[in-house]
Amino acid sequence: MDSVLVFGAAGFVGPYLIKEFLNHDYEVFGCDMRHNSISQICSDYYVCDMMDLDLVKSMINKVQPSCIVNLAAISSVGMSWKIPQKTMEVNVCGALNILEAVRICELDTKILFIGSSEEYEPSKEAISEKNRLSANNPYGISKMTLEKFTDVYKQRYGMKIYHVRAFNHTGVGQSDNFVIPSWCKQVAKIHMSGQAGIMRVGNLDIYRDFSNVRDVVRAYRMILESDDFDTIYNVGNGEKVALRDILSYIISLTDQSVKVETDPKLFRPVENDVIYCDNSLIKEKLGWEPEFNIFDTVKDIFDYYTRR
Ligand code: A2R
Repeated sequence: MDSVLVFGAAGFVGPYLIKEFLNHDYEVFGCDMRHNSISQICSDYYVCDMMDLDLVKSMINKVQPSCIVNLAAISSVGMSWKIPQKTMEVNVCGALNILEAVRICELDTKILFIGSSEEYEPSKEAISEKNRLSANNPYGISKMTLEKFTDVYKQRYGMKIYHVRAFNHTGVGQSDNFVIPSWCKQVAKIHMSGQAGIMRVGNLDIYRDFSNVRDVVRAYRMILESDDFDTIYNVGNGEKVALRDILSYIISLTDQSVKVETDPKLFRPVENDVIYCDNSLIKEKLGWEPEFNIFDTVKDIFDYYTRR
């Protein structure tokens, strides 16, 4: 039986990824800095700071997984502006600890790292894998640097490393530091209060390509099973949606009146106004197709907050 060790298992994507692998008959091990109820369905779960190379080494050596997926990261552009040093530390040096541990232990483990659409130079058109990489925020720079390291480790040590460039994804469980859960939570609160309410929002003239996290973790599994370490895939729905339209949709889910106020403090220092994915490569080579519609996903998140 193939086994997978998931770093960052207690984050947003972790539980979805773990279920995806369990549903495909993998033995799954999890690890994170903190506990999570997902540990109950893992064969074993380790509380471990990935910045500690000795710990990472001994855990990887003990599990000897056939695959590793690294989800552990400082995972938002907004946060990366607040803590740029830590973003580089975790996203690059933490990932290097995994690479070094696998190398030093002389394992044949396949390793998947998660890059980002934020690695690309901004473009108004759909972004394909051939577009130039030229990040303009600390998060994107950390993922570009990580990708460069994966290249070098493949060349120098012949390691089995995959890097994927994921576009925005969301779903129930994502932190409300991210735009869709934040808006769903605010409107759900107004809805449950039974009274009119006010929302403060940032720039609405932004277009993004949002996928359902379930489609994304399926892509990650398919990439890991492809045995093609040389292809870097984009993962994204392939459709741009205006944040303004997402907000209107969320507001349409309540009968209460919602007043929207724009707050310049919520604007990011540098914001790429359009980011969306040309996903033809992964569709063509791996037969991956997105199955979920973003508006249904938004409704799931809204329903989650009204149930709480
Ligand atoms: O920062 P925390 O306490 O939320 O823990 C996060 C964990 N993490 C770490 N685990 C071990 N050692 C560390 N030094 C360390 N630093 C952070 O990684 C959290 O539980 C997890 C990341 O989860 P999220 O922030 O929810 O990210 P998400 O959305 O699951 O994204 C997964 C991957 C990342 O590479 C993103 O950059 C990419 O997908 O979009």
